[in-house]
Amino acid sequence: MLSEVERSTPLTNHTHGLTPIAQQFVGKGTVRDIRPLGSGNINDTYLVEAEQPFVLQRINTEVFAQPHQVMDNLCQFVSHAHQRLSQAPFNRRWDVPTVLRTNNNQHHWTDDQGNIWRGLSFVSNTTTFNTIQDPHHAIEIGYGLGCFHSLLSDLSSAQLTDTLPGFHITPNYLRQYDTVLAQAKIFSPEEHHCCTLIDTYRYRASVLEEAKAEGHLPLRSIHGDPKINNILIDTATRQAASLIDLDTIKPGLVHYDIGDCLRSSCNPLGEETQQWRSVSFDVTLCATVLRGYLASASGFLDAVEYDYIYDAIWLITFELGLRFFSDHLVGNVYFKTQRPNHNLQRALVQFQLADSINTQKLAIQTVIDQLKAEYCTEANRAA
Ligand code: GN1
Ligand code: MG
Repeated sequence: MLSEVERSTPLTNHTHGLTPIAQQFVGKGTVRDIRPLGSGNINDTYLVEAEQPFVLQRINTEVFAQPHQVMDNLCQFVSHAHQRLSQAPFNRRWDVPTVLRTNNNQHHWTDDQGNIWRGLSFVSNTTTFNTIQDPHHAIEIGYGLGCFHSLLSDLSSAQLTDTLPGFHITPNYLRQYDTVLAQAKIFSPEEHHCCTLIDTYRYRASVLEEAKAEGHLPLRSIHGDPKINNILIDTATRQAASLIDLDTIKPGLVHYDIGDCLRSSCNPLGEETQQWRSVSFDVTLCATVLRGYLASASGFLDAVEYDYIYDAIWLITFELGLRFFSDHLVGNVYFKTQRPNHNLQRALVQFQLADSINTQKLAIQTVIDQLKAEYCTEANRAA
């Protein structure tokens, strides 16, 4: 079954010429069809129809300068997770994609132009959504992230390479923005609005990095990009069944992930809406997603980690606005765009959302405090 995201992706002729590349991952098997898959902003992703359907991806080496290390992190996670799941299976379906080997037994293929390609097994009978469909879906989005984090919780972050230095380090994005702004021309009222908002909030950009530097928050292995449409939902049971898009598994704070999951799932209009003025953060959804998360993740979360959840929700939202806006100012070199001012519009959405999170701080903090009282055990407090 095709997901909402897949259905919305028009078939293009982009697949022309990909057959010899796909062939590298199927041995003597037949490649029957290749078509674009999903709506990622960074890599190029295709679904290959073969005896076993699989996902073919060109790693964007403008973003991931060390693609071999990305693959090494990915392979480490996959073998760790497969081992964990075979020793202590979850009480539900949970799939971790397999990294396909090429015909010459490598974890990637380099084409004639130097592009790096990889193949991953396709997680079948699942679907994804860009927005929360109902409360059950909200629980499952949180639960899915918790399952993923619990699989990662005993993979030491020291074993993983930092494949994207600066990723989610908000003060760095702010510095980059200041540099870009010094050379940019700001014309439109929307651009002025973004600049004003950044200046209003810039003093809060270091909140997580300071907590990390002061030793309050532990470095863990994280996903890095667990937005709502990376969490696959089983089409039959409607339960979360996998978390995909595994390029940014690396050392970090779980807060980056919690913030990213909540900012993407508690925005009922979705991050691609053009109605940015109508965007708001849904606190009820936030409570439901977080409850789902804690139901599967509370076992390893330290008490102090609860205390930065509000900051993370706000910060990762603000940070993504900053990233989109800076990219708009430099001419859209990082995030793929489909129309003029696309990254500006995306930035406006995130800034509106950050503003809404800020306005509802008390209500969000109350939800977190209640959940902490419910889920945080003595063992977590002693940690
Ligand atoms: C990028 O490629 P995609 O869509 O999975 C970005 C994320 C952003 C996201 C916003 C490596 O992810 O950080 O949150 O766009 N990934 C990278 O949609 O920068
Ligand atoms: Mg991604």
